[in-house]
Amino acid sequence: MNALLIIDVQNDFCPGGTLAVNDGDQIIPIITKIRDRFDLVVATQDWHPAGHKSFASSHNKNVGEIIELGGQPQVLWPDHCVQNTPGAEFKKGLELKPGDKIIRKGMNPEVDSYSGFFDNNHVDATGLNEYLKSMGVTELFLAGLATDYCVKFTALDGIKLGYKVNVILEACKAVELKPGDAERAVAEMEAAGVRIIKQFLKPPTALYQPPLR
Ligand code: VGL
Ligand code: ZN
Repeated sequence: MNALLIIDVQNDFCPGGTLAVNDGDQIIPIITKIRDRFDLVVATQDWHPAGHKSFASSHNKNVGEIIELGGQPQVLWPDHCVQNTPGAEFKKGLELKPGDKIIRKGMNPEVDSYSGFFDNNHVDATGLNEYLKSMGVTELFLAGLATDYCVKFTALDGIKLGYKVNVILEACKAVELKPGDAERAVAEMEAAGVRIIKQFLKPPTALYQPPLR
């Protein structure tokens, strides 16, 4: 059994949102096109309480600053994906279907949760692993936002948990706080055993080939 994991395709991570990923919404038609090829579909949802400690506003600091939180470096983000606000809703156009599983993360105000499996301290599980195991899933295909944060951390945890993990690169977009973050994330995932799929959709076939002369 395989599963498509759609990571954090939410309003705040798309253009117009508070933590907008460039062209974040452009992956949605690709996800729509491929989703039915998988045995099951899981969507993760960043779901923070107001005043979450990953928010710069909770510390009177600037977005992008790095603090220590629970003994770990923590990037400070704009307020985003606050529970029950429009920013936390899945982006319109992402067609979820009745059988799809939704996994929420980031609810503990004291710790961030990039991975769809565990919080960043690897203490609390989200239930994703138990769900996938109960469904007999052994192989994961990842799409979503953002390549250099939640996609990467979910992929790395997937490998540690023993799944075969694939990242569908054309169905992901990166935050790129620092230029090169996306490339480094891809390298890190590959080094950990993640298969990076550069071209999942068939390249468009030319309908007309001019005759060679
Ligand atoms: C994410 C930063 C903070 C993500 C979530 O979905 O990649 N990034 N929260
Ligand atoms: Zn978040």
